[in-house]
Amino acid sequence: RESSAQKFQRQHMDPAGSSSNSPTYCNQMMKRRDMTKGSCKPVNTFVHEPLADVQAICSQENVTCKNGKSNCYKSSSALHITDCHLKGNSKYPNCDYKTSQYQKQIIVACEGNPYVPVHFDATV
Ligand code: CPA
Repeated sequence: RESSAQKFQRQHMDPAGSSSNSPTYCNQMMKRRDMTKGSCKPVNTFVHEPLADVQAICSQENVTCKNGKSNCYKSSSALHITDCHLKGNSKYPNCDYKTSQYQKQIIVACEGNPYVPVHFDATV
């Protein structure tokens, strides 16, 4: 079955899609990456940077996670990301997202050995 690290990659990594300058990016990617099964995932961020650069965040600045746990880390630099937000009028199974591109620092939660990202906590 899928590990937490694999799930993070499926839900949050798109290194090649570096310029998702298409308004339909989120509608396509949220479906292709299985985040519109059973319900529409309300918010999801894709990161357009090499996997190694995102894994390296687990050794960058330690910060408190939104849930109060202490295993979150903030990227030292801004990364290319795409934010997918479910539109208010969207009705399952027609999950309709707003696609927004940013360069922002991100916060991820890390676990395991090797110590790798398992959850996307926030953008800053
Ligand atoms: P995901 O990364 O799959 O916040 C809810 C979801 O929304 C979350 O999903 C990320 C996403 N989101 C986003 N961009 C944003 C804001 C939200 O993409 N700007 O989470 C995976 C799993 O991680 C969940 O089952 C909950 C769990 N989790 C939460 N905090 C954790 C922690 N500190 N350590 C390990 N797992 C944690």
